[in-house]
Amino acid sequence: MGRLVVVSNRLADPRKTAAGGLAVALSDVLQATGGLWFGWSGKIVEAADGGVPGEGELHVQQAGPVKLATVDLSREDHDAYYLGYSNGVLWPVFHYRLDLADFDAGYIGGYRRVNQLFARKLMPLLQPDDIIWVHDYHLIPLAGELRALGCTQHIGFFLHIPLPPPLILAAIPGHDWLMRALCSYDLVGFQSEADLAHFERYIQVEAHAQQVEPGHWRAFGRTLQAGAFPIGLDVVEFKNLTHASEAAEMYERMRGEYSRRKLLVGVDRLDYSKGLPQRLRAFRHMLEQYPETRNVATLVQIASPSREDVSAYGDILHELESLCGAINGNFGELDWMPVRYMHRTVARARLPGLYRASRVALVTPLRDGMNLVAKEFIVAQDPADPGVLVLSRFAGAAEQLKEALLVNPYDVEATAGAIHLALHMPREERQERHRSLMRTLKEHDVQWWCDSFLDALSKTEAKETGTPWLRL
Ligand code: GDG
Repeated sequence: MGRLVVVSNRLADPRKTAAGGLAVALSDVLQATGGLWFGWSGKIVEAADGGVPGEGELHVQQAGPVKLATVDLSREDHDAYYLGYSNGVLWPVFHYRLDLADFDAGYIGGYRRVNQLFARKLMPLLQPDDIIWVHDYHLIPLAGELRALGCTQHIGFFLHIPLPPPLILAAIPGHDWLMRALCSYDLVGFQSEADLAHFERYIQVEAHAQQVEPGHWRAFGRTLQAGAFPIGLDVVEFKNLTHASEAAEMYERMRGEYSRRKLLVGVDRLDYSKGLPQRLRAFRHMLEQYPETRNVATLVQIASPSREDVSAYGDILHELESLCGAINGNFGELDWMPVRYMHRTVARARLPGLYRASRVALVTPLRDGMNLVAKEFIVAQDPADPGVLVLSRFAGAAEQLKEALLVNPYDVEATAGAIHLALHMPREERQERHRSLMRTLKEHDVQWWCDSFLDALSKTEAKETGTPWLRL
């Protein structure tokens, strides 16, 4: 395989273990091939004296054998590309929330401008036999922009979030341009079979694409491959983290503090896709319906701050605070608070201890590409006395994790019933489910994900260049 070039909105330094799953998974192949990781520096440069800001500056640094190259963005570009289009249009629509999308016409121009800037800055850094792997919804048009500059290398794309059905996608002004751009890749990877099916239906219905062989499509005058590559966890790394001192300390503390209770845990970025209000209503319903759970079950909900400069996030914060207050006010006792809610980030090294001390995890998004918390919770469990995963059927993980208790998070009553069942599940059944879930996670870990995507990408056909249809 040639040199690996990874492109994503933000970078993680592959030398730092705190960087997490994706960086760790990519780091071996980046290091082995002397690879390049390219993206936004995280820096916003203001225009001097209120004038037009200049071209984003390129920074290149060497991290061992891996080169890290980043560009700065102007305030205007950042706001339109990142806040406006990526997180104000694509994130809500791809999570089926048309009601939250802000289709301000100005954003798409900024989105396109930044993708062009990335293409211009990346192009001179490329070598002829590079394999380019682009990540996530911020960068859908990048392959088209690179092709327009003459790039002929293999380019693959992985969408970390869901892809909705064609009629929802079609609500995006310019959806045809966006989906054409997606078809400029040689390989497009999705988290689940459901997302892949939505893509295939879209290109068949809207672009009259034809299947040339299973997984290979002729669309917009070129051939591309599409497949489901569910992202996995670095199981060994997460297990090690579970047994390391910080997690062990956290585990002991939680067990000591809650020795008379059964803990339930939720760990999410504070995002409207994660179904947090619905989860709290289901928990409240359980306390109402099953009075014996009062004084026994405590829900620890971590909601780590996220994208606070995007307006839709303020409402959810307010709703959560008032729900937690009401549950604690109505059900709490002098020596028992039903919900411990934290709007804060917990150190990664401590999370496995919290997972392991919990009898039940509530992972109940309304939509989620995969959801790694579900996988982390399973890996952190003690196989002799494991906890139970209550998982939304609308998380990509539900296609793989069939031995979890699958719920419809919109159905508060049924979810409350499932939480109750999870709290009372006999040890033998918990062990059996945990064993099967672990088998799946080990078979489909992050290395499997990385290898299978790159293997498929390196086998794709040579490309056509110049895509005049990409011009808006
Ligand atoms: C996107 C897609 C897809 C959470 N709170 C804290 C914390 N976390 C960590 C978790 C986990 C990660 O963040 C969250 O991953 P998810 O997969 O649940 O969700 P997104 O952030 O929305 O990620 C998603 C994923 O990409 C990968 O492809 O699965 O569907 O939306 O690792 O542990 N970490 C720390 N403190 C916290 O408070 N340290």
